Amino acid sequence: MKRAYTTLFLTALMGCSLTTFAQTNGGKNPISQPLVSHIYTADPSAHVFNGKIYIYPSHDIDAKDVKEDDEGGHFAMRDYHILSMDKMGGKVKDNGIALSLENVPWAGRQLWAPDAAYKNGTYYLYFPAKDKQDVFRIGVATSKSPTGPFKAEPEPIKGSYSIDPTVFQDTDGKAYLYFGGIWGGQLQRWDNNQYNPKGALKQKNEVAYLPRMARLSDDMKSFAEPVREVQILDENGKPFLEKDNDKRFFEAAWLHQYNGKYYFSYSTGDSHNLCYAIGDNPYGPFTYKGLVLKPVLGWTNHHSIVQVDKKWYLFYHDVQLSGKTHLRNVKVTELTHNPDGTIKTIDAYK
Ligand code: FUB
Repeated sequence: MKRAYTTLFLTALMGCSLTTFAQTNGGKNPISQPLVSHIYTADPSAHVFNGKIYIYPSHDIDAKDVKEDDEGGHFAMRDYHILSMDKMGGKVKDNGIALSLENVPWAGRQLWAPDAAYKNGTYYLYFPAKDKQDVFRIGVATSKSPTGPFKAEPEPIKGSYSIDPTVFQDTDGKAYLYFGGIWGGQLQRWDNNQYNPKGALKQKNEVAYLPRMARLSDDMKSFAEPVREVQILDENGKPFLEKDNDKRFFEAAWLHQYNGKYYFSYSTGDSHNLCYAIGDNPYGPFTYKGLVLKPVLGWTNHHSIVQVDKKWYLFYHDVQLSGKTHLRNVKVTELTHNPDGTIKTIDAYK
């Protein structure tokens, strides 16, 4: 198994022309180019608010004072920048710093993958960070503008833990927060919502860890119910085992609705796939269906799936600009739902 979050030295890719890129990438070229190149961005959560596209990414930095470790300590992000586009394919605007680590009273380090939601005139930014005890929690910050600046709540969401929050707002107005990521994301430290600092990764024949979820209260700042596991089942209705690491959950949850069905998509982490599973309601269970995106350059694979006008898009990242797995760049490509509801698997290189 590969080490989590280790840096890939794909330096041959840095600043290369497309021809050189293909030479170093099995003869294949990227199907999309980075949306911005003046900063490194990752984990893009895209939304359409008032007809405009907003992307809530992580802001990757090369924190030279932070040593690389097996838990992703060198993913040492300190703020968020929100990107926006008037239309798909249009100019991408960086709206500057929307929230900084020093303005989150409870946070110690590592602002990882965020998401956002809108309700009743307020925008909500959900984000993970390690607290002062170095335990990942999920915070929420609010703004009257989709691009911030956001003001963080003084404490993380009560009962929250781990990383990669994503919000799904159903057509009935109810909102749900999904979250979790194993290994550096610390999900293995939480059993039955109780913290165990010694929580270990699963053995290969054990049932795999599952993502977590809870409905949000009307104020969008707290859980309305106890956190529960999100059941992801294989094609035979059985839970995945840890050894099914090309299909089981690792991190990067996202939920979208299509033709009345609920699609739960996620990264498998150490096998680098983006998979999806379909359910009949926001709680699941979700049945595994296949791959959304094959592995991309870099260790992580993290995405969002969003409808813009009549088309669907996959926002994702790779390391085309830097060749280093902790310095990523966000991209977008069209996504197709087949007539039977399955998703056409995307290869980011052709
Ligand atoms: O960006 C830091 C972490 O890398 C995210 O939280 C994970 O999903 C992975 O993309």
